[in-house]
Amino acid sequence: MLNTIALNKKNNKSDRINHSVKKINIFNSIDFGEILFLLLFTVSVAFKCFYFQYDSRLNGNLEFTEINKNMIISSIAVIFAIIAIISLIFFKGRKTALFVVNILITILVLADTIYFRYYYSAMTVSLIYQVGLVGSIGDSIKDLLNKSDLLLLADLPVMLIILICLSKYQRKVQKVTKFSFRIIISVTLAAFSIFTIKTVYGKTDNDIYNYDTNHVIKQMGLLYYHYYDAREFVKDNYLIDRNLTSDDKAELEQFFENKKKTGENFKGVAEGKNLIIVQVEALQHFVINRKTEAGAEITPNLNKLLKESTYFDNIYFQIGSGNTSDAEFLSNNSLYPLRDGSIYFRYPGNTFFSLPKALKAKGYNTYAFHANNSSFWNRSAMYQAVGFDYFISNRDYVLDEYIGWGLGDTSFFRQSLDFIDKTKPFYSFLITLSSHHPFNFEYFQTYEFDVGKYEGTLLGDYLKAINYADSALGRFIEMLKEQGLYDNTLLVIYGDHQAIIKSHSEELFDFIGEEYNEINWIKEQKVPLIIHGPGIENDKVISTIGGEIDIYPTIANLMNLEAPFVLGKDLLNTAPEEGYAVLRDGTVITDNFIYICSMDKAFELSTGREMSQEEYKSELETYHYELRISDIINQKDALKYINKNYKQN
Ligand code: GP9
Ligand code: MN
Repeated sequence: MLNTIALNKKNNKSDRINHSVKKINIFNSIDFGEILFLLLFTVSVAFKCFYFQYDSRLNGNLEFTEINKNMIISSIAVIFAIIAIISLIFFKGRKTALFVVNILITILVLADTIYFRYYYSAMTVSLIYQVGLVGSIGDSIKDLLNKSDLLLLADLPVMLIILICLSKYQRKVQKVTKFSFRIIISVTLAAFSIFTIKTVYGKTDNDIYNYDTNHVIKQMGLLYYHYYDAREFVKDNYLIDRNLTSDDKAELEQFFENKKKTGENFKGVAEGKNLIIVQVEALQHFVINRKTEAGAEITPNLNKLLKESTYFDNIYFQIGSGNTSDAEFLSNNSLYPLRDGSIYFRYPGNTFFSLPKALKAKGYNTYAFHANNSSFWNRSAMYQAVGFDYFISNRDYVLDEYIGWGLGDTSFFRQSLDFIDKTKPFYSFLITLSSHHPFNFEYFQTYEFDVGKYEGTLLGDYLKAINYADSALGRFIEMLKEQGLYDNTLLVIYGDHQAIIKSHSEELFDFIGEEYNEINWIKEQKVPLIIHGPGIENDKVISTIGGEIDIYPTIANLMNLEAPFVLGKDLLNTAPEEGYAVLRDGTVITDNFIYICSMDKAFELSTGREMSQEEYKSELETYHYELRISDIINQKDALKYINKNYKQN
């Protein structure tokens, strides 16, 4: 009996002890080291995301506007979602996992920041296809880095030290967050994050996301954008049905049926002549007929050529993230490039109804010339698909003039002409290289062209590089004359895309003497288009608004070629008031208004007045519809099925 009482007393005591241990255990369930680490992770990652938003100027100065508020809330909610996922996956080593994820996010944000400074868009998953190009753009990357980018790395050593200290401390005190407690917290956090993200998403103008992914970044933040991009990539590549349905086919046939047929002006004036197209790297329109402070013409040879040519001075470049390759695609196929990624990489297996094929059908030899690796932009695969018989690439040239990426333009033109069999009609497509960003290659360090106060700036470097490209073109035109080609060849020269990137807009606007604003910026996104040849008017300027997509239909009319599935228009048979250009981001420029997709606003061209949606909405829809048609054609390889009645394929 005594023993029992004694035992009970003992039990009571141990119960009490157990009870107090339990109390302490609840307290023990909270690992304060981990909470500190989570806070640090949240602040670090949020800082990096906002650094990008600020640096890209997508969200202005990050003032407290409705859009910025949404972006901030969504960014933090995505960070919480990442934390929740890590907590659910990792039973042990969560802090290490957070640290590793932070490093990965740092690399991503840094890459996005640099990429954005040049391309004005963040990285996409489909760039994986283009990863081989990174080595070649090393100079551009160095040039695009800023000292302030080091801020993105500043937290990593601090986090590493804290991580080491915490793990040493933890080994001593054996503090482990209770499993059930961790699950409850993680699931609650995940649910809260998803709810918040969905709510914010619902409040944004998400219908524009299809046209311009910068909108996703602007309104939902960089991390959400990457989730969105990955989701779209999976959808595009693995989930969407690439089979052309009968509805799609009917829609396309209806579209081409309704498309306005071109007029008869200049029809066939260059029929049977040779065709030479020169796509000049980064030839932006503002240099044409413009002088430096010292009074020197920047492009004297092109200016001279204009006197013997028709000059289209209102042509917008329409590239997406495929850059040079997109410009090539636009001019040779008259389709829009893809919303994401280069079609050269994504769909080189498609059937194309192209300019080279139209000429091949007429007995022409077709050549593509470019003094870079043939695999760059996946050109060798794509050139076969669009119908070039020969692709002359870097290994075919003698490197007797070295500039930047390789062979200089002057030698490139000279050597290229030697590859052409001039006994047969030919189409030669030449893509230059020397005037590539960042324009400051060693060759140009001693290049004599006085750029005055712009010496040492991106603009100054560009003026030198494009002056060199112009001199190479001048020499090329002389050679065409010497070889008796100048008078029986249709010569088309245009630029592929911008030279001056948005982060250097100040230099550009100072140079052209205009005030910077969003409308004026868009108006500068133009390239010259020059057409010289038999039957072409001399010293003629046509200001009809158009784009690179209009090059093939315009040539098709001049050379009397079949072009039944083009999305562009014939610029020589389009009235000025019917001109327009649709940019790949959904921005539209017409004779009447400019719709800036990133702002989802339209402005009257003549007055700059902001227009109400009713004034432009339905017209805008018809322009945007072209992007849809183009996407169906490209994604579903539609020309394979709808061009049966034509000779090309
Ligand atoms: C590379 C050249 C440049 O071959 O076409 O490409 P970009 O970097 O301008 O897209
Ligand atoms: Mn280019």
